[in-house]
Amino acid sequence: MVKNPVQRVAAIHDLSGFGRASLTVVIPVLSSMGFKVCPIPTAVLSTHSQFKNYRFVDLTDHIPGIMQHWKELSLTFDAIYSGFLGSARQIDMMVEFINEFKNGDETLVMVDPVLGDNGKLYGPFDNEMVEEMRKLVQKADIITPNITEVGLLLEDNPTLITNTKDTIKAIDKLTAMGPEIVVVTSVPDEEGRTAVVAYNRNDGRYWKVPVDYLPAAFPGTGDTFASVLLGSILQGDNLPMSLDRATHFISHGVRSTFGFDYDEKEGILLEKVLPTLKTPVQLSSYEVLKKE
Ligand code: PXL
Repeated sequence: MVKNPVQRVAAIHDLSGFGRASLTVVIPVLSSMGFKVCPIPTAVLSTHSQFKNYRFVDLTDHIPGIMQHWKELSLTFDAIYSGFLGSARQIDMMVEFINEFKNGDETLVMVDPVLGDNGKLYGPFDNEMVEEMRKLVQKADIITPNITEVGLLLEDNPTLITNTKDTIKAIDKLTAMGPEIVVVTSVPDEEGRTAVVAYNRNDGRYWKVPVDYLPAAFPGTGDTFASVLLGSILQGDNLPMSLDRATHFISHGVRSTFGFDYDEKEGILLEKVLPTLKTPVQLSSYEVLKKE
């Protein structure tokens, strides 16, 4: 018998009403790729935290009840995917969620260790959050930090990583913490581009997907990237093609947003590019990286 006729993803992220981030990105991306998203909202916000005076309703106290109900229903998931967590206590709950719902190799655990970007910790977070996030990373099969998050996770230093060489060294330290696959985003490369650099411990290969640098910072692109990557892996693409799909999707999304009279804080115009997720990968530019 088919277990879950549509694969299920438990998605533990915040719900920000305005601006494109977290669940407002995760759900449409994974639904468009044919997956059923089962969300646990970690917090409800009026907007993501890059707008001034955002309102924040922390849902930490409600999560144990939701988990308990899902246990009573004996729910199973093909993937568990966490992103922005609303409090340090939620990280312990996530660890418990993984212990309870991960069914060996049948469940893929992706942790996007959302902590900061552009060399800074996000407004709602403090060092306790960083310390707790290190625990969660150990439980993941795949992690998708940007370079700011890598520096925070390794040395409490958001500006630690500045190039591809540093990234490779950092990836080795991160895989030693537990995850099989580490994918680092927003890495500046030698040719003035921005790259995604990844490592798979199972085959010992490093990959790089460079894209031209675009002078824009749209919030939520990290969430979009990780969601497309997860969907691609779940649908059976190999790691380098999944990296290609996710990287070029973001690039296409950013290009489709440029040129409008538009506040960058609103994120990319996702609806203009969502249908492309249904097509085979059109553009492949991955490279195998040699470790020096
Ligand atoms: O995209 C990451 C993210 C998720 N959720 C909230 C955020 C941010 C980044 O600013 O503020 C609430």
